[in-house]
Amino acid sequence: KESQAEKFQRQHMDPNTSTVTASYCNEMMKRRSMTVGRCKPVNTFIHEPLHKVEAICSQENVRCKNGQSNCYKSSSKMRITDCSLKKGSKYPKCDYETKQLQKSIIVACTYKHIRIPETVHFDGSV
Ligand code: T3P
Repeated sequence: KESQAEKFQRQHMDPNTSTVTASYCNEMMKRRSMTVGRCKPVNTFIHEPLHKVEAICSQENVRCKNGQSNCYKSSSKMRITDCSLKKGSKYPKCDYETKQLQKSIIVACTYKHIRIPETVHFDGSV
């Protein structure tokens, strides 16, 4: 079964893409299985190496949107792409807007072993 950390990587990690095209989100949301059963309304892809994203777990601790205390904000801006479902797009035709941004990101971390954190949720960008 897919772990939370594996799910985070499937949904949010794309380290090897630097320039994205207008069709990036339509292709990636489908390829990463976020258009199965419904169109996931909002999803962010991170174009940075995994070690840089996992390092956020030792950066600034912030409160998560759901009130939990295990969210962390990146000290530097990261290259990301926001995918948002276009108005009027109806499942199974999931049509996304692709927006490339450089922002600080907030992720949730949990411990896989004592002192070894992993990222499990994307909380937002600021
Ligand atoms: P997940 O918890 O699977 O990472 O907040 C609901 C979902 O929307 C959550 O999925 C994260 C995702 N999301 C983004 O990917 N980017 C954003 O900027 C925001 C606000 C939410």
